[in-house]
Amino acid sequence: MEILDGKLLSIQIMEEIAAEVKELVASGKRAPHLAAVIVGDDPASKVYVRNKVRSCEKVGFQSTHIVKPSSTTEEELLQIVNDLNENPEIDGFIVQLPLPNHISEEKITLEIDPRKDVDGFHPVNFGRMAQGLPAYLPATPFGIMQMLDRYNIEVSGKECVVLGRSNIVGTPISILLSRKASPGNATVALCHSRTKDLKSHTLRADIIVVALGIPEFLTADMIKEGVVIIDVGINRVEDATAKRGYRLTGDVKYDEVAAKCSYITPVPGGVGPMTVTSLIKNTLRAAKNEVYK
Ligand code: L34
Repeated sequence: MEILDGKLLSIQIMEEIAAEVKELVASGKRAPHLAAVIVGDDPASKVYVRNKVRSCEKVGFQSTHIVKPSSTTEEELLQIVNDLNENPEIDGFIVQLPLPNHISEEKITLEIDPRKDVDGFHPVNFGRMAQGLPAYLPATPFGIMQMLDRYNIEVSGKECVVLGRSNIVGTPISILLSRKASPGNATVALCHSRTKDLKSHTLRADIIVVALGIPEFLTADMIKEGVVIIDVGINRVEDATAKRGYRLTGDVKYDEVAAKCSYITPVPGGVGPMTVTSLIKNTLRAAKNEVYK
């Protein structure tokens, strides 16, 4: 079994990006600039956004961190989005999800200018991705694809099973894995809560992506020997013996699954850091007008 070390790989990719930023700046351009908006005080979201802002600093980007209370109205947030859309100093921005219940995530996502939508959540980017046109790819699926690519994992012709059909991970990764591209060209089954006999799918899979948000859902009896496991879950599970009172666990029962598979992503240190790095990569693409000319 080999660990797919997202932390190490993200450091390597960040170094590549930092070198490009140096060149951009040396050629007289300003540094790429990402803005991140967070509303409310979800503790996990705070950690993720902090990681994003810190990553900007590491690669030499400018960053703007906009922190708003959970009492922020939908109208106020729409105004912030519009200001960012129109601000020529900002190359790309994100509004961290989840949002408080009184704000429609759909409305906010639709308001973001697709040219600045470095999360790749706007339907225009999603549609372009689905059709294989230039697009910002959503960060988590993009990170997974880069991981498969850099570890030289064969995807073409393989049987892939994706567990979970969210707009952010499950649905887009199923599209990317099956696209006519490299990596890609896999045969994909997108499984979910209504799937019958889930085990019959997972048992034949060569690659399994688990994005359910259910701690330790995937167990060793569900997989075949030598499968590649991508664990997208980061669940906080109460643990009185841990310093913070909780520990992080993925959607995979790690020890028993690791013993049986060929490659596996750890949690933490797997998909999470690749998500952050992919957002940084999208922001560089935005600054260079690579997606929208
Ligand atoms: N708008 N909302 C928007 N864009 C996104 O791309 C996200 N996502 C998901 C949640 N909401 C979003 C993230 O940023 C998940 N996500 C994310 C980002 C970073 C990490 C995990 C998820 C991460 O850094 N994970 C670390 C550990 C973090 C910890 O200590 O809690 C890891 O090693 O997995």
